[in-house]
Amino acid sequence: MKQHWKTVAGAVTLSAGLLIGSGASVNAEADPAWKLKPEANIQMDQSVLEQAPSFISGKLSTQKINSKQDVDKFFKENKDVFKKNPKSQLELKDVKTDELGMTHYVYQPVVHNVPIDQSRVIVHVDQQGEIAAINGEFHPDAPEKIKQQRELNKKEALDAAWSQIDVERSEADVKKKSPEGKSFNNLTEKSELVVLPQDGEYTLAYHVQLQFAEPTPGNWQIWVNAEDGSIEKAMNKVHEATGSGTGVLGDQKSLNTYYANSTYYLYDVTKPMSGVIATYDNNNGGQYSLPGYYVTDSGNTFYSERQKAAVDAHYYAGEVFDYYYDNFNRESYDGNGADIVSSVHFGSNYNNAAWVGNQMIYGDGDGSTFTYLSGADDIVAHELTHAVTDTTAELVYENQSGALNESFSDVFGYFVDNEDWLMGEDVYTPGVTGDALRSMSNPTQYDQPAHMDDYQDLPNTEQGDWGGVHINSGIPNKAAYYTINSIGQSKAEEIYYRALTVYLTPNSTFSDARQALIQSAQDLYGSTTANSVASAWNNVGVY
Ligand code: L5Q
Ligand code: ZN
Repeated sequence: MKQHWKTVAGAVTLSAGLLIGSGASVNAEADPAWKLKPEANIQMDQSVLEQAPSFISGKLSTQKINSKQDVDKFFKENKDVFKKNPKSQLELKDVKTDELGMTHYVYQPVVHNVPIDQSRVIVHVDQQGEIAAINGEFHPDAPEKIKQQRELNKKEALDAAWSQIDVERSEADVKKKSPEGKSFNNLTEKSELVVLPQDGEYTLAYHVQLQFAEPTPGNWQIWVNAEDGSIEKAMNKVHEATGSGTGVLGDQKSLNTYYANSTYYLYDVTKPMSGVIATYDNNNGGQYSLPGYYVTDSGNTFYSERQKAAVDAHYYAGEVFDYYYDNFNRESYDGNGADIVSSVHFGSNYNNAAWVGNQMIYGDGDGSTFTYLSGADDIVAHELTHAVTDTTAELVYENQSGALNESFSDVFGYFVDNEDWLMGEDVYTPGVTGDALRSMSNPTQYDQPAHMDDYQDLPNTEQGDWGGVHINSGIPNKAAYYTINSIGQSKAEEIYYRALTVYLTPNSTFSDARQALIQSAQDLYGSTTANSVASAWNNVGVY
């Protein structure tokens, strides 16, 4: 709400205003040198002229201020202006001196020793010892307006606050280990009795703060009525932020981060979905220590070597979210706003990345075959597309359906990173330029078949790549290459998405995929486009 300010010149005018309704009169004081000078600029919120001022500036008194006692004396001489007795109603919290030589006396307004929540009065004294300004919230009416009894204790207020949120205390109250092995508490709990000002009313309440990083970062601020335990106000102060980071290839990028507990997290709450994008460091732990530790930075600048893999996993997960949302209105991989979780530094020298059913994992590579695998946006799109497939067509990960599963991941990897027909080139063999893990335009370059004549019948074992899922995917990949070349990317995207989400089933074969794509093309664009899709599959010998 915009406030309307009125400037009132000088103490005399103001005092006249203050007399209205108060019944008190402004008497000449024993030592007028301490009094507000008439030329003081006094800012009043127009709607609360009967209240104490909120900002006073100018030369306020002829007396020099050198101590807290002097400020007290000043307040006392002007108590009809401030409607405050500084002895019982203002508690000195802090005295700060700044680079201009000014001293700032910071007060906490209190009522019967109970602080008024989130209120301050600050007296600013210049180098000459003169009060240059006073501002803040005096709350002169607070004492008369509290008619409450305190009945709850601190602990009861905490319990009431916990019952208000969807995280269990036992989930948050755990010990955590930092990657350096230091043990620390995941949970910080505070409960303080305060006077809560709300719309001119004053309530005795506990200001409860529940701060934790796990199971999801929370910075809950909850005010519990101290008399009846009801919730006056509750909010999760998630401070979303924009950080910056260095990616795997040394590029700078901005990042959606989150501020809580004095640190920044690779935790993106900005996407148009209920879920978040959270990025972790597995600390080379492996599958039994997933997801690992939140990736944090006290300065919101993720520039370290260790952070590079996380920066790209986080950034590209956001990019792939945007891709599915902007093109297909799909909210996250499940279409229902699921959290997108990634763990980097998975295992040791791990030359792979994967979707493991509920999250993505990225190895660091061994440094010669691969560098950090999250550094390639087509790999991130490939992995997240496995999650889309698992929640749509559910193509079984073996033999032809498995090769289709792989191929759809490569195809959407191409749609997200369409600069070339290569897969994983950004992180593959960092010492060698121009090569890649696979090529969609020329699968044979990387030992994949590009035609049904060369289909490889491999055993359905891990050794046999589950019937050659990463091998025979060359055939549908080449069909996709022909299709995109012939009808263009934007039609192809719609057709591939429709086939995956509408027509394909868990045991679909190459032949079924041909039919599903032709049917999708027919549905969306008619027979000419459908014929182009059919030709593409003819070219790879799939009918
Ligand atoms: C693969 C995913 C990627 N992994 N290709 C075996 O052959 C095997 C795995 C893969 F992110 F590394 F690309 O595509
Ligand atoms: Zn894959």
